Amino acid sequence: KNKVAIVTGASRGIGEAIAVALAREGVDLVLVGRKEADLERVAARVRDEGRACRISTADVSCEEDVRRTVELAREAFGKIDILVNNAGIGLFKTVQETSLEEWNRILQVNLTGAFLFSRAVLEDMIERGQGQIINISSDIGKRTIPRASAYCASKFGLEAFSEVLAKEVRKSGVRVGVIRPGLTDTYFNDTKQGAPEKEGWLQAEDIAEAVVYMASAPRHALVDEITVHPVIQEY
Ligand code: NJP
Repeated sequence: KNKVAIVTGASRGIGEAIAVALAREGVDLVLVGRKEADLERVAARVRDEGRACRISTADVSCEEDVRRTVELAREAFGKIDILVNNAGIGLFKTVQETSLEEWNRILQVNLTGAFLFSRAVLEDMIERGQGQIINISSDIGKRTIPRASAYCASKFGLEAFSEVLAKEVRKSGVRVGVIRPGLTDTYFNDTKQGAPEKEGWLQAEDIAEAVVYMASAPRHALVDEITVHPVIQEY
């Protein structure tokens, strides 16, 4: 109750569901994404839940955008209790098909974005002796599939980053965790939410529930990994 969270990639899909679920738990929010109109739509849903909400139109891979967003959160709410690094993009091509530009972009958004946001909130969290950083990885963040070299590298990187950060900050009271969604019905990889071929996939709300569970662990408890698979996903 009365916590403050920054959620990146909050304009649709899993991030939208996380924002609304946290609002229902009494959390005020700063929503981050590149498209203002989509962020305003989600902000209205958060306010409907009775919580305060600010939006930050920002690219998570841009250091200046990240700095501005964290400043906005501090000014609006005076503290940041929870950071959810959820913004992410997919690329499903063979190594031979992957351009340097595509490779770099995947790493910048999925990995560097989480580094920049985490670094930007850490000082405050460590000073207050509390805070949670929740990184949305992937069920292909610990194992691989073909045609996903850049994506898997970014998520394996995010897993390693999270593990190292957790070790660095644990004594300060700051907790770091990863959540690994399996196939989830969102707009991921230029698809449509609700498309018929996604029948049986996880819902964005399923992942949001995992975030709420991780975020609501009592301060002496660390829930640091949750993997959620759809039952139909055989591998
Ligand atoms: O995807 P989608 P999901 N700066 O496309 C934002 C992981 N995951 O919800 O910037 C800031 O519906 C984008 O907003 P906008 C996945 O890797 C998913 O499924 O306005 N924001 C939008 O709000 C990712 O880490 C599945 O375009 C940026 C959001 O990110 C997380 O779940 C499986 C941005 C993407 O919404 C959420 O993805 C899995 C940037 N540079 C892992 N670039 C799955 N869906 O099956 C994008 O294993 N965004």
